Amino acid sequence: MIRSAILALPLSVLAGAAAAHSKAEGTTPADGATVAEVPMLHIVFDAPMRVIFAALTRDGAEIAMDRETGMEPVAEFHAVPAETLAPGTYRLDWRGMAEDGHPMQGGFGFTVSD
Ligand SMILES: [Cu+2]
Repeated sequence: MIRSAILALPLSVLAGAAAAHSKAEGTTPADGATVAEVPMLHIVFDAPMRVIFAALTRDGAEIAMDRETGMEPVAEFHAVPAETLAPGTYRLDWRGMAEDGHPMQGGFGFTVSD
């Protein structure tokens, strides 16, 4: 009884820390996906995120995209590639500020097929 209570404490502390800051829950395209076209790029967050930086790259070269999301905290980030994406392998990397003020970063990759 006492032993289980002691073991339970660190887990609840960890769960509280994990829930404290918002994080990315999903993206479009999905990470690792192969798609025919990319009309829009989405990042879905579990709680508002202020996306300070976002860059789309192909083989390390930046590809222009139009941000539809400003610097306000959002549950969903939207951007549109400035031109039709040629076949190849892409990454979208981002940095942001979570609701609790913690700096966060993430990224995902996808392939545009021929
Ligand atoms: Cu946090």
